[in-house]
Amino acid sequence: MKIIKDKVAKLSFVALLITVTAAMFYTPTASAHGEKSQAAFMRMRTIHWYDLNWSKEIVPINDTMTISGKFHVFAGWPETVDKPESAFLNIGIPGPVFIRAGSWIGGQLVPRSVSLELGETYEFKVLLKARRPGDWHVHTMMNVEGGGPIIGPGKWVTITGSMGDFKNPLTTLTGETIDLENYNLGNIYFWHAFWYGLGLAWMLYWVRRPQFVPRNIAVEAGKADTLITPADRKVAMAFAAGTVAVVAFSMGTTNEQYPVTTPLQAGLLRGIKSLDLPQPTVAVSVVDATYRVPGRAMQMTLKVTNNGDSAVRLGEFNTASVRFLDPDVLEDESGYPDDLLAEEGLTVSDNSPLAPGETRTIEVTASDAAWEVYRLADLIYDPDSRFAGLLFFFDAEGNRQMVMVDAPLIPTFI
Ligand SMILES: [Cu+2]
Repeated sequence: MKIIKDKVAKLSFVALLITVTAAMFYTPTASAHGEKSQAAFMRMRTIHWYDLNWSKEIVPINDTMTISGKFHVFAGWPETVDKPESAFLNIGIPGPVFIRAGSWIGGQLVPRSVSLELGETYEFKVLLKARRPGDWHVHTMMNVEGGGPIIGPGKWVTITGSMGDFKNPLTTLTGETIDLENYNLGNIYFWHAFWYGLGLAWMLYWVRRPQFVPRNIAVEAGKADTLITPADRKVAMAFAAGTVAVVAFSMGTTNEQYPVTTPLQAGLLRGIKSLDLPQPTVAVSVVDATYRVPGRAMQMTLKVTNNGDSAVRLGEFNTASVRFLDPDVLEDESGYPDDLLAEEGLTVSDNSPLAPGETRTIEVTASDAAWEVYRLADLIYDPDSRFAGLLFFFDAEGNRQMVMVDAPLIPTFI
């Protein structure tokens, strides 16, 4: 029985080793960057990013670029995502291929977490400094405590040059200019090597003599005391006293070298200024909304009333970062990421100017490969078949109005 047990144990150990080795060598190629696999209804019903602008598409090392835009925090926030009472404006890149030189919401620097309000719209800007050459898909994103990462649209940006040239200078309040890229590295290496070396020295001192069998025999024979000589005791005292002395001395010299130090700055930033958007004069109600399964499009029946004083046309529907445009009304000039931009994706049954005071019911179709590529079609697997998005209406002068829509989205099957 024991033999069988041992065999089973041995075999399971071998299996475990094989699994671990296989896992180490398995590196799937990453073509998506996280957002596609998230629940479609969550992406449609949390944060709406719009008016995004990437200042550059090619950036040499040490040069900066900005990503700016607006985001709307959807009032019908999902239950399973904590409200963004503690959120952090992040950037989605594979490690620090850029460094974040600054980030602002509503004109305020936001190096810490912030409190955002449901239903509000905010303006943001992120300043990035290029660090590592390559082609990088750069996303804006918001980390919500208790909710997870909410990923904005990503755009490919190329960094040229050599990483060895990267510099991150900073002038401290004590007037010293340092390079954060390698500041204090030598010091860290020195102290870790020193203490590691001291540990090794202690072990070397003892392993000069036979270790196990003779010592075991001596202890068994009741002669344990002979194993530690008076000289050994002195060495032990020297190590102990030396360690305390080095700690005390180096602590003193460090305090002399850096007389002014402050604790880590932390804490939630509240009272972030939101945008004061004018009340839209176009009122939209969603009569019904459907999507075909399988399919690449969604249809909405919208009842639109123009309460303003100029005629308007529908130019864009934006959901989960996918922008469906009616090319007769709106053309993108911001260099929006191709895979998320449906330049002719929006079809409206009657998109003639809607006169002031007029109400019209229109059939709107938002159709593009992005609906499938970004797996919005996977709403069919979600536990809450509702969508939300932004509609942009334009008058003859190009003045824009933004209207939120939000309704159930019902699948139809072939
Ligand atoms: Cu990406």
